[in-house]
Amino acid sequence: MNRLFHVPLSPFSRKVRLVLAEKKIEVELVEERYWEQDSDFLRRNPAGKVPVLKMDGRLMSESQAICEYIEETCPTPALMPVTPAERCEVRRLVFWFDDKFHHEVTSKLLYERVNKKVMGQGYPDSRNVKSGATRIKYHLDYMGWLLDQRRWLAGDKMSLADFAAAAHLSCLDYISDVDWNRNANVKDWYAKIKSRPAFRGLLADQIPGFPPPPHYADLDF
Ligand SMILES: N[C@@H](CCC(=O)N[C@@H](CS)C(=O)NCC(=O)O)C(=O)O
Repeated sequence: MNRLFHVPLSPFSRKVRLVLAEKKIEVELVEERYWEQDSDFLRRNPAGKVPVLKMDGRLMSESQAICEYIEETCPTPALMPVTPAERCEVRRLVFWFDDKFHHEVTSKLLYERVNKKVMGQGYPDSRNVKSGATRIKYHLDYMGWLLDQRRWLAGDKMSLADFAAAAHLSCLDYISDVDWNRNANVKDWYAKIKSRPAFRGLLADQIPGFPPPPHYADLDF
């Protein structure tokens, strides 16, 4: 049985969950309290980070390496386009979200509001929360601009770039930090991806002490 060591509100874990579900690959989810730095976990991934996927008798870490392994070994439905230029655009946007968006928004909102409490690291730093709340507006506008020209974020087909973005935004939506009225293109895009069967697992997540708002699992939000 495939096994994914994850935490429910980790955007990198969510990206891998979405890719596995889209390709209908069954996986057992194992919650990993990575901040406890358990020795078994460090043996599985010396970097001490989630996600870690056990599949085909291998232990794999780094979400993008994992997603591309899944894409290469289970190519249908395709989540990477065909030409090198299109693939380059998908990878650029995956890194946009996993690096830039994560640094400027996810870490400033989700980690301050949820992770600190779960890990017993004190109260949110209001400067970080304010900065994340400001920066997310710029990112939503950028996504809206891309979606003015394309059906999906990286082109006319859904790709890993959409799952990377949706993974981050779904974590922030869980704590009501996304203003879906800011950009109609982004709202339509999220409604489209949220209604895919692959999203169901994410919408069923419940974090003890942090109940999701009613709109989180509502497909007509
Ligand atoms: N580049 C990594 C980032 C993974 C990551 O930072 N995961 C967080 C949870 S969302 C984590 O495990 N952090 C623990 C740490 O940085 O020590 C990936 O894409 O898998």
